[in-house]
Parts: sequence; structure tokens; C-alpha cells
Amino acid sequence: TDTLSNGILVPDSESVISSIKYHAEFTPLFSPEKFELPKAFYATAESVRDVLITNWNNTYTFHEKMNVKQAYYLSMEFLQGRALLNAIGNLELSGAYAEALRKLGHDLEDVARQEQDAALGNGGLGRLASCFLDSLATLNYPAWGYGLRYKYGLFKQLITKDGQEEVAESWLEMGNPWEIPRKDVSYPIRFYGEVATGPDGRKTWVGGENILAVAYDVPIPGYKTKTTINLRLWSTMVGPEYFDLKAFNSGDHAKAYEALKRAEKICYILYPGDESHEGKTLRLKQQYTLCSASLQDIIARFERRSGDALNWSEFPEKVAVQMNDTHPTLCIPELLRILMDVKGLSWKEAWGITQRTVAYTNHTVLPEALEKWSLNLLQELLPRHVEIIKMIDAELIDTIIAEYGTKNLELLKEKLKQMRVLENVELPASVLELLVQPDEVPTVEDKKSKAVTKPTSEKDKLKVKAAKEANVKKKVSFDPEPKSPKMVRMANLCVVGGHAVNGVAEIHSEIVKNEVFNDFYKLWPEKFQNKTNGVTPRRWISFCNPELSKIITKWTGTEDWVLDTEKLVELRKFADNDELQSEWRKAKRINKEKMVSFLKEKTGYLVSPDAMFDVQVKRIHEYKRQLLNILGIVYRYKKMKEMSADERKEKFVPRVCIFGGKAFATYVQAKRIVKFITDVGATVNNDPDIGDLLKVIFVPDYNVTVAEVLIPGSDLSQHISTAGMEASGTSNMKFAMNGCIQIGTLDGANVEIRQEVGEENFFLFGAEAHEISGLRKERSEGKFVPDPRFEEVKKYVRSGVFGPYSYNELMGSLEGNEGYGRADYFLVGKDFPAYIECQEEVDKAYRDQKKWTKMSIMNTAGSSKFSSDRTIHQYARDIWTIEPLVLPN
Ligand code: DL6
Repeated sequence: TDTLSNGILVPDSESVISSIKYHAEFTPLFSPEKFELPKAFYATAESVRDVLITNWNNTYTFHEKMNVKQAYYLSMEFLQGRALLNAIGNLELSGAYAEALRKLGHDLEDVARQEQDAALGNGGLGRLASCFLDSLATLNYPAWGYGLRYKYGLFKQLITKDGQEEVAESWLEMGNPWEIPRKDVSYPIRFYGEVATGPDGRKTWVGGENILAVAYDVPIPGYKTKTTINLRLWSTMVGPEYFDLKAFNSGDHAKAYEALKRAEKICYILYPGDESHEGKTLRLKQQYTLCSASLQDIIARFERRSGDALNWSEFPEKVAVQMNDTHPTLCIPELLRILMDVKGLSWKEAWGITQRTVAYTNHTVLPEALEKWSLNLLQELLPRHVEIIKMIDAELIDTIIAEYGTKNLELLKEKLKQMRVLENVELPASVLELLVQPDEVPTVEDKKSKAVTKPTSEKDKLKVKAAKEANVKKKVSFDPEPKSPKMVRMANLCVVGGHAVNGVAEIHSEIVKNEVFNDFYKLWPEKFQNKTNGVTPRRWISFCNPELSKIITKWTGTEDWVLDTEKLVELRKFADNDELQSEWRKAKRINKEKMVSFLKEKTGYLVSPDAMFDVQVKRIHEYKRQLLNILGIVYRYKKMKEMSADERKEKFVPRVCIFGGKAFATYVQAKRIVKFITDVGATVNNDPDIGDLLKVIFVPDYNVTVAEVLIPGSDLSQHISTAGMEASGTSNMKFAMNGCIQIGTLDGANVEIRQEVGEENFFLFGAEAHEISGLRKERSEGKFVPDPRFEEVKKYVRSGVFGPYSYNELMGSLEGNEGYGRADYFLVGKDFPAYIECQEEVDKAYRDQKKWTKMSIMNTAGSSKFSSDRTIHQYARDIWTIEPLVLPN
């Protein structure tokens, strides 16, 4: 065993062998006689887990002793991917494990491939949470993640002749070697029931359905540090007393298990379809379980660490809670409930503590993705929380009135309508009164007091009464339609209840301030921040691209770039250097060859590594515009078909166009896009005229592991969303780090990537965010004149070249034909000419390999800003106010 300079003990391969053998024998999952790959994986993982547990325990004990402020990242999603290579990489044990396994007859990479991805997330938001955990641990921040332990993570995607099919994937089937069940850490969670008021006026939530949330801990090791933080995932169950023995013995077996099944169902699946009432209830139960269990746990830790010195006003000095999007919004009323109803604090105290503790990250500006919950459903499931939400709403109403005064009643009504937490819910009587007394109500000057003056004179009172009656008769104009559903706007609740609101890229944070939450921004400008996303350079360069990593280390002269990506900037100096260029190209070639075998295995297609690998991998969504990409490919194909063999070779660079990504199971239009891409592939790939000049491949079941192969092997990556719609994107950062050149719009983090890597090293096209609403208006007024090339490509698709399937709905959506909704809302037609012209530039640039390699190097060199280490330092400094805490040697 060696000791590294930072005090970490590194076992040699002999002790690793004994540990693996020990686990193969004494924590068995397989028969004793053989040591095949699955068994080798589990024994290896368990042996690594031993190290993680030691580090986890030491970190935990140290944090407990130091009692410093800790951050908690609450997220309904964590997209962890595989853990083995990441864990041994971070622990600097890769060499010892590779050697040990070799001696045991296995290759480390083959063993690692046995691991199932932990896919407890849908895409960017969940993967960001996982990158953040890696950075938090690496930078020695006292922080934990909290999430749910879904039995079925994101579905497995099959690609059939009909397009995407979804299959449930039970990632826990063989057991999860990375988790530590904490049978002694569980909290009661209540649903339904009613609110009782005690003699002292204190409220208690009683009755209803009661379940338990049980903790499963996943150790998260930092890179080159002993700090190992925790991802605590909750699983749901009920105690044995809920097993109905009587029912079972009388033969009603289903009834006997009812309570257990109901409880277990909560953590069955990531994002249950929520179109039905049952689906909505389940999703809300999930959200509440995460919030309630995590807060009970956080509060118990605060109380324990405080001991006799317990002082609730110090809670925000010890605890920071970050809500990853609005999914954990119920943290706000839940913290208030516990502080008031269980700990006996006043509303004022509890509200102050809550606001100082929680903060909210917004990840989307799509109106349909800004969560709203039905007030009735919330009332039924969480009656006490609804009372509390109403108190928050009332507090907010006072603030809005204090801000705007009542001089301009129409303005005030409008602001109340837009800003309230409750939507379509009648205003309190006192406010209705206020809205009809223009003379008496305070103006902006009075707003400091935040108190609302009530009419005093008899004359005034009569005036108010008369106006009120008149208003009641005509149903005051700002009153919602009685039929409109009463909703709770979770995002508004987050903005009101938290002390910070951040967007995830500069352009997105501007949109958050100036559009989505502009009224709140005007009210509390100090709350609004930007935290541009980042990704961990450990997983996304060092471990997934060892070839490139060696070169970076050689040319920057140090391995330090893995911890300090600023060092990557050094590469700029050598971007023209022939030796570096040749090494760079060789590394890319090796990664492309790996990708060729991968594609062969997954799709059956054998492609040439000489071609440009042009990749678009991300969730399938209309705003991400996979349709623009595939229509560009169709146009290219059509042009190729119109040329002689020599002409097309002359004009076009050989390309393999690769798509990957999942469509939400009920998102019909996205599934049509998948089907369209595979149909185009089936035609183009089998066209003997075209050969290696163009291939179109849809890689099934895109996930973290697939990304780890595709990103290092890509030449060009596409980030072509309608400007203003992609909050940030994070794969764009991973591609840049791996020296892939991007074609993209000025959207999300693309804007900053382009700034950092240099305009000349980024293929830019398309309308800009500030132009979009005008263009949409023009479009819907029928003033848009499509480019003939766009008309040509749609006509070609409709001609049946890609098979008998009708693409009417897809093509129709680009035209706004009757029945197809908004006319080309995502502006594919508008950007199409600029896109295909930009692709011609890409071809030209690729022909000049020296130029291309330089661009590639400049992308890696310019990606230093996009490390999640930078992002986490900023959250720690600006939002959480936490400090790193390094474990003693
Ligand atoms: O911030 C992480 C990630 C961004 O990079 C993507 O641009 C954004 O689309 C994604 N947002 C979501 C939120 N969806 N909802 N609801 O996944 O977040």
C-alpha cells in the first residue's frame, strides 16, 4: 500500500485482489464455481465500496464534528450513469484495479461494461445534478444531494420500424453495489387527512395515509481527495403493521398488500405519465416525499449538531437548500409547517428562516414546463400545506399592493393576477375592498411600511361599501372566470419563498429577469443571479477520453488541468503546432474507431472513420430542432442524387450523421421525428449511389454511457435550438471539451462557448432570441415567404422517397396547416436556408484538416469556463455561503 502526498492510502494490486476475492466469496450474488464477468463486476464494485464507506464515514464524522454550514441539493433527478470507472478514477485506484483484474483473468473495461447505468433522470437537469455532486466532493464542500430511489429509471428505448418503443428497465434487478441501505434512517410521510387546531391555536395535521421514507446512501467520492459526500435517495414503504393479516388469511391477498403497494408505488418510476388524475397524484406524492423526508432529515441533523445550543434563528447559518427546478417547491411550505406546527415557531419567525434557507434554480422558460398544480389536488393530498401556501399568497398580495399602490387600479389588478402564487383564486375580502378606494390607498411612497391603510371616515366607508356592491354585481373585472381551474404556480412560490433565483446561462438568466419573472425582478432585483452550468472534467474528459487526456497533460505540462481547467488555455499556444496537431488527430481517430465498433454493435451499420462524424444527441424535442437537422440531411441527399458521382464527391465531404435521444413517451410529435430520422436512414444508407458519402444513424437508447463513447469520437456537434428556448445545454460543453466543433444558434450556453472558444471556431447561424417573437408574429400573419429550398425539401419528403409513411403531420407543423396548430412555432423554415449554407461552410472547413484541427484544439482550450467546479464555487460563494472543509490527513 502506497501513501500519496495528500495522505490518501492506495492499496497495491495484491490487496485489491484479496478484497475482490473476498467479496466474490463472502458477499455472493452468483454461484461459487465460476468468476465470470458479471460476478467480477459485482465483487469489484463491492471492493471499491469498502474504500468509499471508509471515506464516507470519515467525511461524515468530520462534518458532524465541525458543524459548519452545509448545502443540500434537492433534485427529483440524478443521472449518474456508471460508477465503477468514475469511482476508481477519482480514488486514483484505476491502475491497481486494472492490474488486479488482469491477474484474475479479466480486463477492467470489460468488467466496467457490466454495470447498468443509474438513469434516475431524464436529461440535462439530472445530469447537471450529478456533475454538481462530483464537483462538490472534489472541492471538499460540505454538501449532500437528496433524491428518490426509483425502482425503474428512465425507460430503455428500442428503435423499431415504427419508431421509438419504451421498455421499463429495472436497474436494481441484480442489486445495486453502490448503495448503503440505512434501515435506521426513516421518516413518516403523511398524505390526505385533515388539519386540527389545538387549544393554543397550534395546527396539527392528522389522519390520512401514512408511509415511511427510508434512506439509501450513495457515496460520492471526490477526485484526489478523501472527501466522500452523500447522495441520499429515499425509498418508500410501510411498516409491517400495515400488512393486513386478516385480509390475507381470509383469502383477500390483494387487500392484504394494498397499503404496501400504495407506498411502494411512489418510488416505482421516474416521472410517471401525469395526464391522468392518478398520474398527477403520484407525481405530487413523489415530490412531497422528497421534500418532507429530506427536510425532516436536515432538521434532525441541525438539532443533533446544535445540542443544547439549539437556536432556530441560526438554521439558515447551518443549512442551505437548493431546489433543482420547481420539482422540490414543496420544501417551502413543508419547512414552514415543521417550524410552526412541530417546533412551535411563529409564522414570522418561520417565514424568515425559510426565505433565508432556500434558493431556486430555473431550468426552463418553456411556459408548459413551468409547473402548476391543481389547488384541489393539493388541498386533498396536503391540506395543511394549502393553508400555508395561502398565507404566503396573502403575504405576497400585501407586498404587491405596497409596491404598486392603488392609484392605478388596473395596473394593480394586472400585477396581482400575474404575480400571485394562486391562480384563479378569489382575492381576500380585505383586498377586494382596497381595490375600490383609489383615494385612500398607499402609494409607492408608503411602501416601506408595507402596511395597507384602511378607510376610516364614515363617508369613506360608505363609498367603499357602494363600490364593493357594484363590483360584486358586475363580478369585478379581475376576478377569474369561475370555471378556470384554481392552480398553484410553483415557480412563483419558489421566487417568493427563496432568497435567490438563478438561471443557468447568461442569456437564460437575462430572459428569466426580463421576461419570465420580470415583475418579481422589479420587486426584488437582488434575488436574481446567473450561474452558468458546467460539467465535470473528470467524467467528461479525463475518464471518457484517455487518449486526449494524455495529450493535454503532455502539452500543458501537468495533470492539474483535471482540477483546474484554466490550464487548458495553455493549449492555445500550440494550436498550430504540427506535432500537437498530428497527435490530436491520432487521438480523434482512435476515438472514432471505437465509435465505429460501437455503432456496428448497436445498429448493425458499419461506417467509415474517414467520414466526418456529425452528431446531435439530446432529448428529442421540437425546440431542439432535430427536424431542422434531418431536413438539412434530406436536402443534401436530394442534391447528391441530382449530381454525377464525380460532382458529389467534389462537392460534399463524406458524413456520418448520428442522432440519439429519447422522446417523452406521450410526446407524439417528437416520436414522429424519431420515426422520420430512421426512415431517412433506411433509404439513404442503402442507396448504392451514395455509399460512404452520407450515412444517417439513430443510436438507440442514448444515455450517459453512450454519451461517453459518442462525444470523444465526434467531429461536429449540433446545438441548433430556436434561439431563447434552450436554457443552457450541457452536452455542448462536453463536446467543446473533447475538441468537437459546434454548429449552433445563439442560444443557452452556446453564446458563452462561442465567446470562449472564439467566433472563428464556432459555426453560427440562425435568428437571434430578440427576433423570435417578431418572426413568429410575421409567420402567423402569413407574411413569411419561405425559401424555395425549404419548399423543395418538404415536397421531396412528401413525394414518398422515404417510404409509404405519411409525414403530413410533421411537414404540416412547419406550415401551420389547419389542424396542425401553431405555424412553424420553432422557426425551422426561417432558419433552414441559413442552416444549410452554414453546413456548406462546415464542409469547406473540414476539407482543410490543418484548419479543422486548429479549431478543434481551440475548442478544448476555450472550454475551461465550463467546468462544474467553477459553477459550484459560484453557488457556494453567492448563494449558499459555504466554505470548503478539507479532511485532516
Ligand atoms: O440546466 C440543465 C438543463 C439545461 O442545460 C437545458 O437547457 C434545460 O432544457 C434543462 N431543463 C430541464 C427542465 N425541464 N423541465 N421541466 O430539463 O436543464
